[in-house]
Parts: sequence; structure tokens; C-alpha cells
Amino acid sequence: MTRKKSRSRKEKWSIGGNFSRHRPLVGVIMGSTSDWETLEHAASTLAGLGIPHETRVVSAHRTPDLLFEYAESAEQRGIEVIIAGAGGAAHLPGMTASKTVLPVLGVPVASKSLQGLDSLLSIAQMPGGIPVGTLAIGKAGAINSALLAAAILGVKYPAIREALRKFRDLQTNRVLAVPDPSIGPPVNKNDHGRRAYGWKDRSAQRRKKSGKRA
Ligand code: RP5
Repeated sequence: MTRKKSRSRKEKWSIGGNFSRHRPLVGVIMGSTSDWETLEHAASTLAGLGIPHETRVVSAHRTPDLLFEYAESAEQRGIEVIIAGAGGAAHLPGMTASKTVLPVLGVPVASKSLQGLDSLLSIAQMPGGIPVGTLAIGKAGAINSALLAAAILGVKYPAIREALRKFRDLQTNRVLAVPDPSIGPPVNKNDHGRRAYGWKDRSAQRRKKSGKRA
């Protein structure tokens, strides 16, 4: 069900370059399938920007050999940025970073007992010498990990840089489109920022249903 949700999100604001046949540039890994709920926001953001990526479950504690293999082979396989999300004693991002010189962006997944504060500290408090770019806990961090990956890749790939610029413009337009939230969004079908984010014009839907014209 969640995979379906990601596809529709991609369709709503796909603004990226034509990288569809390209090898994955970003590896999105997570410690458990339960982390997908969070990391899918990284994946769908990458998809929206047109950045080829792969998604894998790699557990630092339960599949340590797989983690080493993944991190050691990533560069050779053409991966340029790794996004690693984990919760609790979140060792995945740090251990991955210790086995590759690729940039590793860590996403702290909200844990049940400590709401992700444990994940955040486990990921951020790396010893000097092995950095992990640590994002915010949960969905915001997952989205931002993808945007940061885009910014890193954008230095080398102009199409990704432009996709990121477009994303930022759409985001700005979305905010400016609603100066007063008590009034609601203007009914303007040419508002690309609004449509790009799948903002449903409910009053238009209601009018259509009742057969009334605007
Ligand atoms: C961590 O333990 C995972 O990253 C996950 O966030 C957490 C719980 O894992 P499950 O018990 O849901 O598999 O390693």
C-alpha cells in the first residue's frame, strides 16, 4: 500500500531530469522493513526529482556482513550518495560511513520508546574522523536527506541541480499561494505549484459533483 502511495506522489510532482535509464546514484538503506514508512519519503522525494536510486533493507545488527558488503561495493557500483535510516541503537549510518568514503546521510527513525531521540544521538554523535550528515528525526529528515543528496549530486549533474531549483521554486509558490489560511487556496487551475503538490481543490470537486458551474 505504501509503495502505491509513493508512486502517486511521484506522479504529482515529478520535476526531474531524464535519468530514467541511469544506474542508481543514491542508495537508500534502512535497518528494517519497519523503517520504510519513514524512508519512503526519501525515496519518493528522489523519484520526484528524477534521481535514480535503489532501496534496500540492511541491518547493522542483524545482517552485519550484508552491511559491510553493501558499503564496500557501493562506490564501485556507481552509487554516489548513501542515505541510511535506522531507529533505536541506530548504528547503520555510522557503520556504513566507516566502510566507504561516499557521503552518508543519516535519517533517525522515530523509535517507540524514545521517539527517535536515541536514533538521533546514535547517528549524530560520531567520533571525529567518520562523519555522518545527520538529518531531523522522521519524515522531515527523510525528505531533507533526499534534498541534500540532490544538492550534493547537483554539483556534478546540472539536471539534478535544476530539478532541485524547480522544487524550491514550487515550494515557495505553494506558500505564497495562500497568504491567508483562513480564506484557503485561490481557485486557479494554472497554479502549477499547487497542482504539483497534489493540492485538491475541494470546492471545485464539490461543484463538479453537484453539477454547478464556477
Ligand atoms: C532498528 O531497529 C531498525 O532500524 C528499526 O528502526 C528498529 C526496529 O526494528 P524492527 O524491530 O521493527 O525490525 O535496527
